[in-house]
Amino acid sequence: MFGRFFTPKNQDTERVPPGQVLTEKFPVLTYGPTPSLRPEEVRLEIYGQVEEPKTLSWADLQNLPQSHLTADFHCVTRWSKLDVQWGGIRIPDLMQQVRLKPQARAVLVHCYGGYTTNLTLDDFLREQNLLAHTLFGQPLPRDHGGPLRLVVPHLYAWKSAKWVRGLQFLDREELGFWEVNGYHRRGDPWKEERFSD
Ligand SMILES: Nc1nc2c(c(=O)[nH]1)N[C@H]1C(S)=C(S)[C@@H](COP(=O)(O)O)O[C@H]1N2
Ligand SMILES: [Mo]
Repeated sequence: MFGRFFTPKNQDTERVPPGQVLTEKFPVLTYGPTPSLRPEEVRLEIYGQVEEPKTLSWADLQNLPQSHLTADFHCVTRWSKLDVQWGGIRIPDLMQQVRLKPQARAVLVHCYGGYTTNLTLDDFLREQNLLAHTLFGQPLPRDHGGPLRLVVPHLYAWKSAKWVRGLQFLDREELGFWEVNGYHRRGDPWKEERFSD
């Protein structure tokens, strides 16, 4: 289903979390239908435990600092892809636009199509996390979450929400779609946090 798998080369072993197998392809993994959105239609709503709710348009997002990220991508279904090249807005740069209330502890990420996933504020505010619109130098393909997706490289890829439309800040963690359905609330691939106990 995912094409040719191969065992890690020696120099890659330390980059491949336990129980994962490398693939050179970039599989698509989506639960449910694939939303179809033109960039101009995209809105990012930021609400909940913030001093002032905001709605960012595509143009607003393009006006923020743009960054590149090369990161490994680990799906809980056991495939990993190394060195995925993303472009977009770093979460710390996005968050320059937002004043969180002191009681904010977590975020529930909402997607076009209804998918959700939860992150603690700590996991969300990482330097490496990206709101991505570009993949390998091209506009992010629709099936990989285009026009806009989250990339959270230090956690399993189900946290990297595709077709993002909202960031809801919360005073305590609320579980997202897969987390309600038995996946781990955090999902650190190095600790094999695949499922909740
Ligand atoms: N909106 C949405 N985001 C999603 C998913 C989804 O079904 N819907 N699947 C997740 C899972 S399980 C994985 S492994 C990655 C896959 O990203 P890809 O399809 O670009 O490889 O997206 C994540 N983000
Ligand atoms: Mo996944």
